[in-house]
Amino acid sequence: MINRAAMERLATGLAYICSTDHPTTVALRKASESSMITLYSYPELFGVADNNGYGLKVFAFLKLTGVPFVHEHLFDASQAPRGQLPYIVDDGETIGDSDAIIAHLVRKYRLTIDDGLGSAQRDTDLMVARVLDDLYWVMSYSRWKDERYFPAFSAALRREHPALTEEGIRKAQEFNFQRYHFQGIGRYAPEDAYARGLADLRVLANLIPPSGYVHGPEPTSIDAAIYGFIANIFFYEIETPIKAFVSSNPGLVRHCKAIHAAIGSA
Ligand SMILES: N[C@@H](CCC(=O)N[C@@H](CS)C(=O)NCC(=O)O)C(=O)O
Repeated sequence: MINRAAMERLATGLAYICSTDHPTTVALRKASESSMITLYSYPELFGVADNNGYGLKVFAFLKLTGVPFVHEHLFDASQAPRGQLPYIVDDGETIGDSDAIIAHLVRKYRLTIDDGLGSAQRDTDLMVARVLDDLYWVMSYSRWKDERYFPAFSAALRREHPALTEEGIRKAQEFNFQRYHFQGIGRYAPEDAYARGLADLRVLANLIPPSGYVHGPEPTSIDAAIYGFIANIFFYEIETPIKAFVSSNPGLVRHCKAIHAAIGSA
């Protein structure tokens, strides 16, 4: 049997040694991507499969729906559509953006996970996804920008991914400072940034019922999305204000642990 994941790793190695457009690199990559789904996303941290909420959302969705895939971890997003992770390559087709990926998978593989949802529930899902977009910035800010928590975050990155250098992490931090500035969150004092994140978390906590999932007894795609972001706060051994909120909310904790177990990460 062809080991496509090994081929992909070989292609990645060859891209460094030769180049990304070397014929052998291209051939290996093409072969590795044929007739299968590869999810490209950031590496794991603190026991979660991707240290970024968007990638973890797609990972959880694939696991919940049982669609087979190979997971390739990247730190460099430059090859991704729009230069952002996650993306998938499905039978040679490249798709970026977590929502576009999920829509593609539902369509192509006739996935029924959201079949029971009415239009009001689908509208709620869109609004929740936008709340998660807001929470993303606060979560990211807490890791890279808040001087109280950056040392623990960078130490965890270096401990779990020894190939990362101090210099590489410093460059990523500078890059993130620019992103935060232009997005706007970088101009917030920490307490004001966390006020946004806590407001987002309160809405999510109110949405999750005492048992089951957002839309009933079985998880739907929005549960994968919420897990992507909440797991990236809850499982981190970094005591930020947003982590304190999640940890003290039994509903969020129950939901997060339930999805974590359902996708086999527990
Ligand atoms: N709308 C996208 C957002 C993805 C996203 O924000 N990815 C960030 C996570 S840090 C990224 O890859 N940023 C790299 C960059 O901007 O260079 C999705 O849903 O997938």
